[in-house]
Amino acid sequence: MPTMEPEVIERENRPRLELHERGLDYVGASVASRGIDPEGVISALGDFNVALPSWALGTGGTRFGRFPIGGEPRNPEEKVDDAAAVNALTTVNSTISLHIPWDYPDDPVGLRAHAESRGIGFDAVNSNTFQDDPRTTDGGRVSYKFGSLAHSDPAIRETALAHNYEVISIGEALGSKALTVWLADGMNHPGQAAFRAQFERVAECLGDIHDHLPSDWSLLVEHKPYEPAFYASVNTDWGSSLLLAQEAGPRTGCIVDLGHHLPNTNIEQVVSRLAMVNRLGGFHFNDSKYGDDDLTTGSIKPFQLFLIMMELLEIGGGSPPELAYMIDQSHNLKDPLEDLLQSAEALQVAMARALVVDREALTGAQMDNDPALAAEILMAGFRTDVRPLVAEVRRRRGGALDPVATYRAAGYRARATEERGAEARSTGL
Ligand SMILES: [Mn+2]
Repeated sequence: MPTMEPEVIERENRPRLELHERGLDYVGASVASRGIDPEGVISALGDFNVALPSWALGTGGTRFGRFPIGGEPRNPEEKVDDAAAVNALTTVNSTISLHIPWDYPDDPVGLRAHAESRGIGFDAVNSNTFQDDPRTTDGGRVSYKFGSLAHSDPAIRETALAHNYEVISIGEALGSKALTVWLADGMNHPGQAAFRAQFERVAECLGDIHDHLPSDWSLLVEHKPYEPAFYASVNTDWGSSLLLAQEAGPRTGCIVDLGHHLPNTNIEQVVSRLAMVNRLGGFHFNDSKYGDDDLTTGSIKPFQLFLIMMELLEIGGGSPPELAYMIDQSHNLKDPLEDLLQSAEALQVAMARALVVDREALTGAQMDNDPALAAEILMAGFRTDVRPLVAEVRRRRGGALDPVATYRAAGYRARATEERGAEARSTGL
C-alpha cells in the first residue's frame, strides 16, 4: 500500500524551513502586539481536527459524467490508507467518516484494527436511505423511490429504520460515537404528499433511532433545501432541522452543511442560533457559489468561513468547541487528495484568522456602539497572514510545511495508480 513516508516530508520541509521561521517570527510579533499569545493559537489549531469523508477520497462526478483520476481507493481499507496519507501531511485530519452502504465494511473489527495501525479513527457513520440498496431492499420489492422515513407505507419506514440500526451496530464495531442520517425525503411535485404528515413520520422515526442509540452516542440531522426533492425537502432549513432535533430527543444535534442553504443565507447567524439552544451538532465543510456545489472549502467565500469560525470561538469561549467537524465535497477535477489538503489548509487558516482577533476588544467596541472600531478589530484578524502559524502546527507534529507540494514530490498518486490500477473506482453503490 502507498504511504506518505516521514523522510519525504522531512526532506521537503528542509529547504522551506528558513523562510517559514522568518514568517513565523513576524506573525508571532504581530499577533502578540494585540495581546494574543501565538503559542495559544498554535495549540488551539492543533486541537481543531476535521474528519475526512470516505466518499470524497475518489473523484466525484455530476449528472454530466465522471472522470476517474487513477489509483482511486477500491475499498474501505484503501480509503483509510489515503486518509492516513492526508493526515500525515496535515496532522489535523485523523478521523474518517464512513458512509453505508457506499463503504460497507465486510469486517468492521478488522477495518478498525487496520485504521488504528494507520493512526486513523472513525468519526460519525452515515446512513443512506435515498438509494435502493440491493442488500436490504428485498430484491427491489422495497423501494425508497417515494421516501424512506417519511414514506406512507409503514413497511418501508421499518426497512429504513432497520438500515439505520445496522449502521449503528457497524459504527459501534468501528468505534464511532455518532450517526448522521442522510435523509432525502420530500416531494418533487406540489400536492404529492402532505407537508405535515411527512414531517411527523420523519420525527417519529428519528425518535425511534434516537432511542436505539448507545448511551454515549449522538444523532445528527442535516437540512437541505432541495435535491433530490426539488419541490420540498422534509428537512428543508435550519428551523425544520431544529424542530426535528427537538422532537427526536435530547442527544440530537443539527449539522450545518455550508452548501445546504438558499442563496445569501447568513450561515454564521444560523450557527449562533443553533448553538444558543444547544442543538449545533457539527459541520459539513465545503463551499458554494450557487447551490450545493460541494466546492473546495474556502475557495468561494473565505470571509464567510472566517465569520463562522468567529461564532465557533464565541461558543467555545475562545477555542473551537467539540463538535462533529467534517469535510463534505465532491472532487470533480482535482486530485481528491490535493483538494482535501487545500480544504484542510483553508479550515486551519480561517480558524487561525479568528483566533488572532482580539475578541475582548471587539466586545468593547460592540458595547460602545463603535462599528468602525469593531470592523478594524475584526478585519485585523481576517487580513493577517496566518499561514506560518498553521504550518507550524503541522511542522511540530511531523507534517508538511507545504502539503500539496510535498504530496506531489512524494509521487503518491503514481504509486497508488501502480498498485490499484488506472481504472480503480471508488464511489457509490
Ligand atoms: Mn453534507
